[in-house]
Parts: sequence; C-alpha cells; structure tokens
Amino acid sequence: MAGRAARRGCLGWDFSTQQVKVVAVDTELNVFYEDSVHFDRDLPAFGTQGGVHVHKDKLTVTSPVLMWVQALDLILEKMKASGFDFSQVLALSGAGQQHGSVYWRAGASRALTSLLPDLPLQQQLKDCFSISDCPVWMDSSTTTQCRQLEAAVGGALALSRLTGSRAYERFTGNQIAKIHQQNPEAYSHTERVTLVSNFAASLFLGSYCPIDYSDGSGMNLLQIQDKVWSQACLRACAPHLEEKLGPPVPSCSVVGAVSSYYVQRYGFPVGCKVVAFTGDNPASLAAMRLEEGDIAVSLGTSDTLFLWLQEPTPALEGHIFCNPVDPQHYMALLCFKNGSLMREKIRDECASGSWREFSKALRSTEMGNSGSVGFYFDVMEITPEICGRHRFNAGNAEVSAFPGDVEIRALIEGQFMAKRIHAEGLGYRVMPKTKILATGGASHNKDILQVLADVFGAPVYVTDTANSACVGSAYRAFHGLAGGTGMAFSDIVKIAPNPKLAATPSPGASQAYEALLPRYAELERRILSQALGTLE
Ligand code: XUL
Repeated sequence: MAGRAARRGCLGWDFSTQQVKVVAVDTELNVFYEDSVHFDRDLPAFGTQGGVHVHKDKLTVTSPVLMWVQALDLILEKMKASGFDFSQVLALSGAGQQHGSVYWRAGASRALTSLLPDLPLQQQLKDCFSISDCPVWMDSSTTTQCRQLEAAVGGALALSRLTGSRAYERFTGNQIAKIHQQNPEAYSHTERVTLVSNFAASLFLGSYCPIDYSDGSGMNLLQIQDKVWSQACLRACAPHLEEKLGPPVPSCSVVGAVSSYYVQRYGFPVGCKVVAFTGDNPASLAAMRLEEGDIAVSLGTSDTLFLWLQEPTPALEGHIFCNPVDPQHYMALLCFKNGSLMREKIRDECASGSWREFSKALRSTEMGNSGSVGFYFDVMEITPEICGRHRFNAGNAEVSAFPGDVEIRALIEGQFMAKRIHAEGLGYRVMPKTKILATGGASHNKDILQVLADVFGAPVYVTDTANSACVGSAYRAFHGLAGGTGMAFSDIVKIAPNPKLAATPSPGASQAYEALLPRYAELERRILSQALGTLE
C-alpha cells in the first residue's frame, strides 16, 4: 500500500451511464489504481436499471442527478478507505456520457462555492437542481424539437454543416427545448445548464465549469468551425440559453483548481489542477492516442468508428465533433448497428457456428470476392438507413443466395467497405501514415482484421480499451498540466504502451478494392433509392 500511495500522477474520471469510475495514472503513464461505483448495485435506493429510468412512453430515459452526486461521495470514500494518497494527485480530468444534461437551480452556485468539508456533497447539493431526473443519451423523446430546430436553420444538412450533426433526439439542444416547452417553470428557475461532463467537473471545481468544445459538439448548438454557440440554434431551442450555458472552452483548458472541499476532506494538494472534462467518446479517442489520418474501429454489438479529421464535411449521417486533444482539428463518430450480432448470425448459418470455419472461409476466398457484394442488415441500419439482406453478382444483378464461403467474405468485406465509404463521406482520407486501431470482440479474429487492413490499405493494430474514457481523461490531465493548447498531446502520451500490430495490407489489396469500393457505394445508393420508392 505504501508504495502505491507514494505514486504521483493524474486522475481520470468517467461518469458513464452505468457507473462512475476512476483510474490513477502515474508519470510513466501506467494505471496504478482503479475504482468504481455501480449505480444499480451500489446505490439501489435510486431504483435504476443500467443506471437509468426508462419512462412509460419508452422514449423518455433519465437518470437521477443526485445519484451521480452520491456516487462521487461514495467513490471518494472508497478511495480514502483503501489508503489512496490524494496528496500525490497532480491534476485531474474526466469524461461523461455524452448529450445528457443537468439543470442547476437559481442559487446553486452559492451552495457549490461554499461546500463544508465535514458533510458529503449529496447533503449539501440536494436542493441545487431544478430538474431531478436528467435526460440522458438514451432518450429519444424529442422528435418534435428536432424537426423544429432543423426547420429554424434551413434544414437537416444546414444544421449539420453548422453544428456537425443533423438534429438527433439525444442531442442536448433538443432536450433543453423539450424541457423549456414542457416544464417552463423549472427551466426559468435554472441558472445553469451543464452536460454530464462539465457537471462532474463543476463538482470538483466548486464552481461552474464551462462546457468544452468537444462534448459541446454533441448538442446541436455549437458552431464547430467557429467554436461559438449558434445564435439561431439557441433561439430555436429556448430563451436565455446562452447565459445558462456560459461560453465554451478548448477541451485541453485548465479550468481551475480543485475546491478546498477536496483539499480538506480528502487531502488533495492545494492548487491541484482540473482540466476541462469532455465526452466519453472524445476521451476514448485520447486514450487510443489517435492521430491525424488514424481511424479506430470498435467491433462490438454495434460497430463504431472514430476518425481524426482535419477538414470535415458534415453530412446527414454521423457526427463531427471538435477534436478533444487538438482544437484546430476534428473527430467523427459513425455508428453501424449491424455489427457482431450479424457476424454471429452468418457464422451460425454458413460456418456451423464455428469461428474457425468462418476464418477458413475468409482465407479460402479472394480479396474482392470475385465481384460478389452483399449487404446484411437484419436490423434497420443507422449508416445508411437500410434494412434486409441484398446480394449482387459481379454483373450487379441481385441474387437470392451465395455459397457459404462467398457469403462470409461478402459480409466482412461489405461491413468494412461501408465503413471506409461513410468515413470518406465525412472528409476522411487514408494517408500513408494511417493506422487502424481495432477493439472489441471481433478484434480477436486475425482473419477479420486482415480484411480490414486490405479494404483500408492500412495496417491494423489491436488495442485494449478497457477503461478507455478514464485513461484518456488521465492522459488529458497530463496534457493540461503540461500546457494544454501550446503542447502536442502526442508528445505527452508517446511513452504510453504501443498497440500491437495485427495485420498489414496484402499485396494487391488496393487494386482489388479500387473498383469494388465505388461499386459498393453505387449498389448502396441503389438499395436506398429502391427503399425510398424512387426507382421505377
Ligand atoms: C454518443 C452517445 C453514446 C454516449 C454513451 O453519441 O450517445 O456513445 O456517449 O455514453
């Protein structure tokens, strides 16, 4: 314990949907302490499932704000009880589930700035919120507000060009608009609206912490190019919103020092720096140490892509956020719903449920699948909005079935071609130095990763992303400590362990996919227009 207690380092927090987590990372960038408080299990009085309450309409999803406050009390007490030496903490930062919002009642600022060290936070902040159940990212009850916002700024694409995304139900501007429309009294009694990320940072600061550019990009309110609130969007959502949000700041800003509450109650050093908190996805990008031209592919239940972009072209799909580690640049997030479940289905149908057989099929078929192309969307896909299975032979004629091994390759090539095409649609370009970082269940399968390397023409590395939002936050704390904006994040994190190389493009890969990629894109357009009924 003594050895552990003496390590100097930074804390990285994650206020996620199901739990609050923390890691401590030392100056060599090794994680030396982790802890968590699980909402359902450790705070059962709030009666959440998976950290949330799904309301009767099935669309409204909220979390009690005091559960988050109490979770912070609990985790700090756990750390103290385990002998964690807070006096060695140089700086801290954190992440929050994106899009969720917290409504601070008029007068809350006073309570926040005058916290008494002998009482838990929860006791002192219990009357500080004008809305007790905060809308979170799983909420999809704001379709009306989304349409209103898009109409107010000239349509979905105009909104996307301005804010990085078309209107999405979970995005905070639409959530705020709903609260203002349905609960105007609570809204008018709100002095500050924060995201989950800067709510958590405010608890540490003992005063309101600004929203950072990166998480602020998930609100449909921030002009991502100019980094200022869009007056048109603010006006469309709710009155007096600009003063309730406060000005946004670069994600690597040092926003202040921890409140004396933490110094006196837990022994944090006086002046321990707080670096702006951000969203969990931006924090994960920092943990993976993505750089310009890199792409991270999480192969899970659904597949997610994170891209580093220099010049984004916002579209009707996907999200562009300001980059959390470099304020000049951007990141994009793309979600593909048909991920592992679809791969498992085809494995069961065509490879007797065996990954070994599945891999064998990938090895025994050729890059480009002799022209056979397939789309496999058993559930309505998000990117693009297509449903069903569609197979095409080399002559672009739709066919009803493929032999098993062709089906397997068509599925995996199709999934990765879709990722490349839609990433390119947002302005992404493969560069000579591009790395692909793969994570998630399917990243353990070398043959699947080989197809990924071939389709993108770039090497694939595997990386462990357990606790990535926390670890990325701790890295960001080191970055802020070293000067933030004036210092390259990559220089700070270069000593962190490198990901493992798993696959390099096969000879001839770029030729094989050069022609296939535009064909895939064209067939996708064909299916989409058929679905829309615009083809005779
Ligand atoms: C991203 C999103 C989720 C949450 C999960 O747009 O809604 O990934 O950030 O915590």
